[in-house]
Amino acid sequence: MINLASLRGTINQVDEELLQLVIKRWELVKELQQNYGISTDSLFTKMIDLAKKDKDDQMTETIDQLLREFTHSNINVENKAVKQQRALLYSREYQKEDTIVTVNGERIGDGNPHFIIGPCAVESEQQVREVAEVLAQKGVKLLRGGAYKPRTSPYDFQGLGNEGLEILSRVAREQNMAVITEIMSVNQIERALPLVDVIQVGARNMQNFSLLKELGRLDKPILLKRGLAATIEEFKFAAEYILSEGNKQVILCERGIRTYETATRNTLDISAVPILKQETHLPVIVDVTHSTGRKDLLIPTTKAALAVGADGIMAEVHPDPAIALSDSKQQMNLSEFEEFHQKIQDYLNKHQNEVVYS
Ligand SMILES: [Mn+2]
Repeated sequence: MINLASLRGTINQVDEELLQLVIKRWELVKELQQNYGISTDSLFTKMIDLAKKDKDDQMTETIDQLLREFTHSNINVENKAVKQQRALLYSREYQKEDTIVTVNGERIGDGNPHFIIGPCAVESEQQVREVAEVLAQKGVKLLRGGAYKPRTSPYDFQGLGNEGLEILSRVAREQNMAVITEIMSVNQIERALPLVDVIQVGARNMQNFSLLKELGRLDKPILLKRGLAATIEEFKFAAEYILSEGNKQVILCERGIRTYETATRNTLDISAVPILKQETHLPVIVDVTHSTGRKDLLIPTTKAALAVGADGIMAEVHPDPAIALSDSKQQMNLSEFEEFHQKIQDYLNKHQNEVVYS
């Protein structure tokens, strides 16, 4: 009969060898991950299957447990390696200081509030000019307007297209304003490029990855709207698509998300603003018109957005909203805009020395 002490000694020795082998294997897997970015292949699984052959249940279970442990340590090594390799370009880990996107002298992201205002859609030169004149008088530098309109129904007004872009650009130059307009597809880029100062990616296109990549290759500011059912994580990754192609001039726009609430057109996710400011270095603006769909909420939501650290506000103004070809219920008329402007200026003057976020 084998001596108890010697049996224990042998088991200890085997344990020690096993431990050394596990450590050695872990080092090798790590090397494989770091140099080739791949996991171990199925050879190990096959070996385990062989080892389990003709073994009793208890032994098979032990072997399975071991396999799980090994695979688990593979995954850990992999995750760690990916994290170490790259901080995402939108992240504060990648860039600590705020990105400032300069458009027409406006430094969006510099800590001051900026205003992007204009009609929902370009309908005529006269319509755009009437709005732009009032905006310019109030010192608004960024004129929005839709030339290509992504409408829910294909039978709704689809925008004036290139003609709309030309009108927008002509009027904006006249009034010393910059143009922000939506581009819906890759084939519109070339035509739009000389006429547009900021290209907007609409909510419905937030995950149009081929469009995002193409815009990432331009030297032109991009205003990226959050998708109507996109998480903050998905929104950030959409920005990453643009950044990863080299274009660093990305402005994020919270425009409300779809929830069960029907009192507003969408639900303004106000907490997205400080989250995006914390987790990214990109400027964040809030579209108060589309997030609420209600004129009576534009002033309070603008105040709220600026209070939580938004770099700017987007809103729609139309000379005669009742006859507007799109979003007629939610656009301000010119006198409503003047009131809006005055109330927001008063609010800003009152709170100008407050630090809104840290
Ligand atoms: Mn609109």
